[in-house]
Amino acid sequence: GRATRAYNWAEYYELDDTYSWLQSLANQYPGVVTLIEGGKTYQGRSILGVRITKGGSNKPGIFLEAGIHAREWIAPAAATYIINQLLTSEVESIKQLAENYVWYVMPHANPDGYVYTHTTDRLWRKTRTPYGSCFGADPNRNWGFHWNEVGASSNACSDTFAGPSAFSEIETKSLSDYIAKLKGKIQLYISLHAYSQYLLYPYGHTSDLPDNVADFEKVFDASIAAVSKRYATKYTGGNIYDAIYPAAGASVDWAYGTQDVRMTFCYELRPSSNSIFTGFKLPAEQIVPASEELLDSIVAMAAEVKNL
Ligand code: ING
Ligand code: ZN
Repeated sequence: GRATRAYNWAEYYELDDTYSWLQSLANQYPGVVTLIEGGKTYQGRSILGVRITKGGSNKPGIFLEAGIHAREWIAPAAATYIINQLLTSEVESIKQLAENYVWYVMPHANPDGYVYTHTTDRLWRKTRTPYGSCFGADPNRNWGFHWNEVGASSNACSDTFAGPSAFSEIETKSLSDYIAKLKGKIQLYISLHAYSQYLLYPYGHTSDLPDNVADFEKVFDASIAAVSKRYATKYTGGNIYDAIYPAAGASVDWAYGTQDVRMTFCYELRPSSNSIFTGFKLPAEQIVPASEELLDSIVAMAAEVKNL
C-alpha cells in the first residue's frame, strides 16, 4: 500500500512495505547490500533480511534480530532505522560501525505474526502455526538450548507456549540454520524486543552466570550509559533470569550456548513499564528517538566488545 510514500520512520510499516524497501536497498547498493533469507514461515512467507558489508567481508559479524514477537512493533522499526543509518550516516562513529563489521539484519523474525497484528489482533505475540484450537508457539521459547526447562508453557493457548519440541517452528528452525552457517563469524548477537527499557544478557534458563560475566558487565555498563546520553532515557537490566524472569529457549541463550557467540544481548526497547504510553503501542513519533538512542548504545557496545 505505501509504495508511493516515503519510507521515513514517521509511522509503522506493514511487512510488504519493509520487504519492498529492503529489495530497493539491494538494488541501490550493489555489492554492499545483499538480500538474505533466514528461511520461511508457516504460512509460506520469506524471513527477509539484509547483509551489509562496506569493502571486504573478512571482518567480524554483528547479527541483529528483531520482530520475533509480533506485537513489539518498535523492534522492526528500529532495525530498519539502523539499516538506513549504516548505509547513509555521515557521523564518524556510525560510518566506522558500518565499515568495521559485516552486518546481518533480520527486521522480521516472525512475519506471519506481524501480518496478523496488522490484520486481526494488534497484541498477537507468537507464530501462527495451528495447535489444536489454539495458534502459535512463542518463538523466543522455542530455540534448542535448555528448551522448555523454565519460564515457558506446554499449553498451546499460552503466550509463552514453548512449542511441542525445540525448533518446532519453521521460523526458529530455519533462522537458526541460517545463523549456524555463520558459526565463528559472529562477534555480537543482538535481539530487539519491547518493552521495559532493559538490556539483558544470558542466561534465561538459570541464575548461573555466564563464564565471561565480567565482560558482559563491562559491555552492559557502557551500553546503558550510552543509551541515556541523548534523551536521558533510563535502561536497567542484567542477566535475564534475575533481571526480568526465568525464560528458557530464547535466541540469545541459544546463540551464546551453542554457537560460541560470546556476546549476546537483548534490548527491551521503549516504553518503560511505568510509561503513560501503552506498552506495545509506542507512538510512532517515538520511533526515531527510540532508534537514535538504541544506535548510540550499539555504537558504544561494539566499541566495548572490540576492546575486551
Ligand atoms: N520479553 C522477552 C521474552 O521473550 C527475554 C524477555 C529476553 C526472555 C531474552 C528471554 C531472553 O519474554 C519480551 N517482552 O518479549
Ligand atoms: Zn518480545
